[in-house]
Amino acid sequence: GERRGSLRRSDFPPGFVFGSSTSAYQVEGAATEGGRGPSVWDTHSHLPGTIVDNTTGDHACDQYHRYLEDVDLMADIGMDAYRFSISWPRIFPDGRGRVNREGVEYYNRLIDALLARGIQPWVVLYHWDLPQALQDSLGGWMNREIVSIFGEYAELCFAEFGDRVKHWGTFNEIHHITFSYPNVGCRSPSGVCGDVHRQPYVIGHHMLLSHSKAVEIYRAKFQNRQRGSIGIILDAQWYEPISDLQEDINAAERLMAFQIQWLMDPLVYGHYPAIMRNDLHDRLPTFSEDEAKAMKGSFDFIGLNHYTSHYAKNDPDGPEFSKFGVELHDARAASIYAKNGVPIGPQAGSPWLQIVPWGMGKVLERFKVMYNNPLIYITENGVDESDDQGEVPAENILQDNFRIQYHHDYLGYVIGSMRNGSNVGGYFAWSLLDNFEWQDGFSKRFGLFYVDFKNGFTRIPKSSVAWFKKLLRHPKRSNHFVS
Ligand code: PNW
Repeated sequence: GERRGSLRRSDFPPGFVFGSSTSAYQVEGAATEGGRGPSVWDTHSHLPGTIVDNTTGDHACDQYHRYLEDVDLMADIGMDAYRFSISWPRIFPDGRGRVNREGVEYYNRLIDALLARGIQPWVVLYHWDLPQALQDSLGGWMNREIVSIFGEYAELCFAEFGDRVKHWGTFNEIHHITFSYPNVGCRSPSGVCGDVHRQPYVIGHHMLLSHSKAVEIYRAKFQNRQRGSIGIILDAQWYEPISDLQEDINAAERLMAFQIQWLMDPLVYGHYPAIMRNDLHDRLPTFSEDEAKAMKGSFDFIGLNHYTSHYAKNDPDGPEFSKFGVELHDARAASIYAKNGVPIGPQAGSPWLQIVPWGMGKVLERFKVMYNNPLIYITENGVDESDDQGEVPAENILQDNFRIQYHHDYLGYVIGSMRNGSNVGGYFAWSLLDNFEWQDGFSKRFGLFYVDFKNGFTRIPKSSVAWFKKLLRHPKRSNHFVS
């Protein structure tokens, strides 16, 4: 489209932050180097037949060895920030107790390299790589004991890095990982373990408590001195009712509740939403008075990961268990990608990803209206190309005009939402690099940079790099400049 390339920094408020996002297991590699212990994702990806292309994150993008090059790439684009995660088993190889100084030093070097180039480090504590030792000894997130152990890990990170890290995220996408079993250490062939009808809600509960524990520690011991902020990162797609029928409108409401209200209601009000309690009864745990008190207001900002929108349809008799776990069954709803044969938006590489820019506006509006307009950073937004049909020649992948259009159009709705009063502070593209896309291995490419995994991990800019560079090269409005 001809509107492409027309965005400028000056279209955004002063101080609006632009960055890119990654996570430790997806980019670092060096899985057995530097004293790192194994995580549940090492175990999972090494099981034969689990990852679609039979790969693992052992080497990923090799960022552990190439972080300086990557920081230069970000600086060259003009990015203000880099959102990455800390690998818990790189800091605590056994999950707790003994600190691996080599791991601490790696993140010190990365943080210092970013700051030396004027890039703010935005650090997430948990992006799915639970130390395997905690899975084995405790049963991982199913065990309430993990709350204080997470607190110890968080405290170590604040103490070591908080002098330079001013933006912390506790958890990445509690909703997505609780319903998606491999991410929490269950690894029977069906992906099911334990009581599937309770497990997501128990795990989510322990993660929320761990989040609030970390925030309590940060606020009590570090925040006054370090002057940073702390939040949590939620995933939410938009669900559009597939018809005007009230039952479909209600189904869309339930699916939105499972993503947003399930976690935001505790964070804002200290209890789970009625719309879920009514259906789940005692499967949904409860917070004690003290827990509720600590939970309420336990964030300075909300990170929002948003990619796509789907249709919702009432479905009281849907399958008990799908690749979404029990979520659709419990919400008595179906998630549908097309209406009367017309897809809700153009198809991206991943089957679940349709390009629906207006969904961004809908989700932002929901946060504004339901939760008194919290400060939101878009911590992930992006689109992929697929090369699981065989080898796609790099030349074709490098002309990623669809990605330019995607970011242009979604950013347009971010701007529109801000004009409507939403409090959005920044935008992070997923991802800087093509990387290890969990179950999909290296078959899905979300990067602004193409990574040649078979040839020395070479990073090659796609067209979208030049587009971001043009958007970002103009003077930052937060700097004083005279016209
Ligand atoms: C995110 N959905 O997960 C993760 O935070 C990233 O680690 C991941 O690489 C990225 O998205 C791309 O997949 C999600 O189905 C995956 O709506 C799927 C959905 C949402 C989030």
